[in-house]
Amino acid sequence: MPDFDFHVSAFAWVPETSRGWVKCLRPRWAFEEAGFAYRTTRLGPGEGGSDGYRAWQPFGMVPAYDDGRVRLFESGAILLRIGALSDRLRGWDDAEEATIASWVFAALNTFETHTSRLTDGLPGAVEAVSRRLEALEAALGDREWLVERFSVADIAMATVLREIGETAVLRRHAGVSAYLARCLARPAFDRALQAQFADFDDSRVA
Ligand SMILES: N[C@@H](CCC(=O)N[C@@H](CS)C(=O)NCC(=O)O)C(=O)O
Repeated sequence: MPDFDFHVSAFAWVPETSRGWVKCLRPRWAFEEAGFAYRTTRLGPGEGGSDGYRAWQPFGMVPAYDDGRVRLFESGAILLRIGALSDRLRGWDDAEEATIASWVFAALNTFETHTSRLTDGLPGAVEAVSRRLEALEAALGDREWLVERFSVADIAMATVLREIGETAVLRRHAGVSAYLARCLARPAFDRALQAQFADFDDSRVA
């Protein structure tokens, strides 16, 4: 693989309760799975709103991504880019790559729009999430991962499901619960999590 200079944005500081949950976890996990070294640009208070950062991430959010050739924002697009560059994460062929993309969108659109409503306690969210979990359980069947082998689709789905990991609605779906546990047991997930924790700098509190 040609040399890439992998680089993502992260926050320099967030409160304890948000640590481990910032969405730069998604690219960090993909980098760890792929075995790609990367560096982070840590945004201090107010830096997300700067014109310079908004030229990279128009909404001032984290993560944004740069590999020296391509600059991207949105964690789903970033996952697809890292996945496409990695022999370990790429689909076997075009058909599998397309299926991976479908599952990344399913995680971040079909699921996350409703799982975030669930964590906000909004009406109807439990039913909507439950229907989706049932469908996911059926689609997974006996497979370990969403496609034949672990891919960025699993990173997208597991990071979304993890947000509702402690809820009764998830626990009622044993197959999905086991799938989530399988994803989170991967050493690369733990390395990504530790890397996010290690990047916070308490001397930069607002
Ligand atoms: N859809 C975006 C969402 C990113 C996002 O929600 N980032 C949060 C951190 S986890 C953020 O930057 N929040 C600060 C803000 O909203 O200004 C993605 O998946 O990349």
